[in-house]
Amino acid sequence: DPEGPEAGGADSADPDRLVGEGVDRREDAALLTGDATYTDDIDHPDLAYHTFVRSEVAHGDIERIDTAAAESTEGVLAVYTWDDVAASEVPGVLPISTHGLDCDPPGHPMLARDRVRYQGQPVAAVVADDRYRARDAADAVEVTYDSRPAVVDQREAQGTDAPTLYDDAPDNVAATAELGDREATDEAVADADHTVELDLTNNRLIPNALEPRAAVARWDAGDERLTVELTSQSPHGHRGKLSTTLGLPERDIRVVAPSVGGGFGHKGHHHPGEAAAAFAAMDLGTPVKWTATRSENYLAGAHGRDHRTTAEIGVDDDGTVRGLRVETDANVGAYGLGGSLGMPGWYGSLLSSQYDIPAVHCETRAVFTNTAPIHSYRGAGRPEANYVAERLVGAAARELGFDPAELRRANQITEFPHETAVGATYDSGDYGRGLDEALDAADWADLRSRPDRDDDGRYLGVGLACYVESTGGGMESGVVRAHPDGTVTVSAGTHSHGQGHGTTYAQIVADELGVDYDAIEVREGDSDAIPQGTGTFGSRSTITGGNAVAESARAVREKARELAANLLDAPQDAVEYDGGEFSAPDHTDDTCTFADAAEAAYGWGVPEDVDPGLEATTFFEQEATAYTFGTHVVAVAVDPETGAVDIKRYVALDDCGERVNPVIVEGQVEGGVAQGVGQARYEGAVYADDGTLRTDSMLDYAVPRSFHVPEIQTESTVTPSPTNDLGVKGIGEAGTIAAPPAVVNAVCDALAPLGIAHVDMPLSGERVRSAIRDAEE
Ligand code: MCN
Repeated sequence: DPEGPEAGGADSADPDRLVGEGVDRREDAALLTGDATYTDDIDHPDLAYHTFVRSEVAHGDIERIDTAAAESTEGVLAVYTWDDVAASEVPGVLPISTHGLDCDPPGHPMLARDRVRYQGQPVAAVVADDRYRARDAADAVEVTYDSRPAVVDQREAQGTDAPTLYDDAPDNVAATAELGDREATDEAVADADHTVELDLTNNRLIPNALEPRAAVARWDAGDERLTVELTSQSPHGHRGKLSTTLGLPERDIRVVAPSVGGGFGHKGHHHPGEAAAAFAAMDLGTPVKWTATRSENYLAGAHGRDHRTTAEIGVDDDGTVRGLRVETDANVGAYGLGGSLGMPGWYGSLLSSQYDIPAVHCETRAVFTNTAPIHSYRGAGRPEANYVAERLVGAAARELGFDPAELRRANQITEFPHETAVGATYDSGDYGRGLDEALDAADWADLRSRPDRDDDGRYLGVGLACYVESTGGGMESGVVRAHPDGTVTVSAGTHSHGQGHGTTYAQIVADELGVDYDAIEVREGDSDAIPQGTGTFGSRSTITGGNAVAESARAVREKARELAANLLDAPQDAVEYDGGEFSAPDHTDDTCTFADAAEAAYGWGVPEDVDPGLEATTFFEQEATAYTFGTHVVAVAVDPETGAVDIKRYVALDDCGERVNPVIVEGQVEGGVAQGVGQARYEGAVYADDGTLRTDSMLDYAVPRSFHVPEIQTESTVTPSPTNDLGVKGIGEAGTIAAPPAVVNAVCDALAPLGIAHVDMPLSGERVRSAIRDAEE
């Protein structure tokens, strides 16, 4: 829009405000026309190409690596194995975050030391002057293994006869975590009039960002500094991790993240690729690029979810939920940890969903297996938790004969703040209203009064899921810098990879600073140019980065007022500011603009008692978590002949507090629901018993296509969060949290006449059809 956005449209309570407006995303033109630069687009003189030799076996000891043929291949600059790393000063072991768990996980060696623990683990690396020569040479590296038995299932891995991945963890249990009161929960469940138990699998997912992982590393021998251009959700986070892996001070590493083609969590993870490319660049003194292929992304990119859970809910005759007991085995793969356990704070603490459950207990075990490392995938622990709570409430409603909406309503939390039995303090909400409005939007009464089957003989079902999502967390930096001409650069330590921060941060700053939206530019993604940051994950950017830039903008506005007072020769408290113009009507008819004040800030005329310059930096620390919530309603038809599930209706009601940009919020919900429907219906990594990944390409791993995604009706309520000045909560993961249980609840409702209580995700035609066949036998 060459005219720029208009303030005060239908969504805004204040006609002068841009926050609340569905401003068009300013980043889209470059993304859609191919003008954006992604990491693999970056070129440098003498750029060399890096590729890995990956393990073909899932578990085994390395007997021999023969690099001779590869080394003599034309164009090859170097072939590395662990011996080369060991001979250098580089530690070469990627740190693994534990997120407060009491354990000491082994790091992930950049190249396997003497043993491999998952198929696809990097064993050797080749650098050549051309990406195809590098690949050919990698194929010429010969590796022989003494294979060991593998284990891929986290429950089997705990058996006494299971192979062990690490001597320190003979039962393969990496860590355990407990939340809630075990005794009180056992008692509450035992005392309840009814108990309902489910065994649930939360299927393992593989993130499928359009842009695979990639890095370009350069070593400046003169400055002794490393620059890594990297597709990253967290440039400063990656700088810190690279510092540990490479043994370089953070001061000497610059991480630059250009446009990022999707992340979904796995680009916050530290992969061997960026570290190995940096190692080669430092060794060879030439820039080195590493770009994963799609298949490598499947094999060895960090995976997500993979929980096996047994859970039991105790409910009284009148529908009061008395207690919830949960036991979860979380697969962490061969090396992953913190992200995979869903971080006890994220997974366990959301098990109460929207309900006032007096006793909840959760025990989680993180288990090593011979599979790719598991980290976090959009939602990271929260979809897993909500799936448990909402499937159990759904199953209890069916078994006890309640309308599922009524059972939920009877137990919903109504007063805030509310501390749950698993220690989460919900900040604000109106769960009843959210439920009511979602039901109204979906014509719930009509959906419930449908016949069991449609005219084609398909079973009809309706399901819903409420949810609560913990959003935000930690510290974030936000800088607002006014230039002498009155234009403004805003920067933050977050890094947009599809979320549209360039638009929403500019909306926030335009309002706070009272300057034109088009005068504001937003920059993220350069660890040298931006003070320490945390990054974009956990639906945290708007709360932390948004409030950081808002606070800095307020400080800059007040400083500009001081400068304007001097220009207008009026006392500061007499200076008014409106529409980018300062005036002091009781003192002078003169006015000056924000740009005049900015010019004065850097000129000769800075008053003695005012510091020169016009910029502010805020390190915003979110002290309390903001809890987004909502209700999603789904109607399905299930074909008993094919098992095909047709989603006929999808209504998503979400409340993320004040919405900076309602159109972006809707887009975030729709993207999340698409991924949630993907988990519920199509996606699932499958490993053979020997640890071979069967779903290692898009032919085998079913990512939903646009025609698989139902039309999504988005609705909202707005309950501001008291945890921050903007009143915002996050929205980036809501859809992935609500959709899976909503879809599965609907399918189980459809199949209830057949006596089917539960079908595991993904609800493929084959799986649903088998459940129907089994029920009919
Ligand atoms: N927003 C808003 N009002 C609110 C909340 C959010 O207008 N009350 C806007 C924000 O300003 C921002 C967007 O919605 O432009 C998302 O904001 P937020 O909820 O703060 O989440 P983050 O920006 O921190 O994004 C992280 C989240 C996560 S964790 C994953 S994973 C994810 C996601 O966002 N991966 C994505 N959305 C994605 N979208 C795309 N296109 N690609 C990904 O990889």
